[in-house]
Amino acid sequence: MGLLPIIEIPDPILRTQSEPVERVDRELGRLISDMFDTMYAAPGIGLAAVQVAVPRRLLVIDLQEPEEEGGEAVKRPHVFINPEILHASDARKTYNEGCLSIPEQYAEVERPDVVRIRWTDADGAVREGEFDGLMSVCLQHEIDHLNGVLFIDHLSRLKRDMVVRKVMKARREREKAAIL
Ligand code: GNR
Ligand code: NI
Repeated sequence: MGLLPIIEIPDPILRTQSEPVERVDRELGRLISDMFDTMYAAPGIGLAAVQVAVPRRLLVIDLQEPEEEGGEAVKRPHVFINPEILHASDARKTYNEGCLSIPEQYAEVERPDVVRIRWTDADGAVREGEFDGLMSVCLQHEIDHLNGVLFIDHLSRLKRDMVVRKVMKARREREKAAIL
């Protein structure tokens, strides 16, 4: 179990272009395992390596949709290494997005409904697949991270500035409360 600190705006690392993963080896396996621990603890449904200050083209996802039976959510971990969007549908959909690097802020973001992705899996095999629904939203959100893009970049300037100000204000108030 390895929890990694999640970086938040306005950390400039979030704006860097992540570099391709060169080798799928034991060291990468350890990072992937720590990223899942960090994502489940947050909790979140996705995490890009750059959010733990490792600017490599790697992301993990577990939508953890509640099971029919009730009780514990079944874990369905997905690893995407060097993911590429091969095709995005003309049809769009909006989803109320949040981001662990932009704490407690949510906004409606419009994106392509369906995407076709090519990636390398945790065993080093190249795979391809088509994704819709929340998986499509989350994949696009995480691939944006690999390119230094945040969900707020899809909003109007006014809405983006409002979200950034709210995050900064909440942090100032948290720090003030910690001193008192
Ligand atoms: O946990 C997360 N939830 C979420 C909700 C709607 C759209 C995207 C996401 S991803 C986010 C975790 C995160 O910040 N990943 O980069
Ligand atoms: Ni995010």
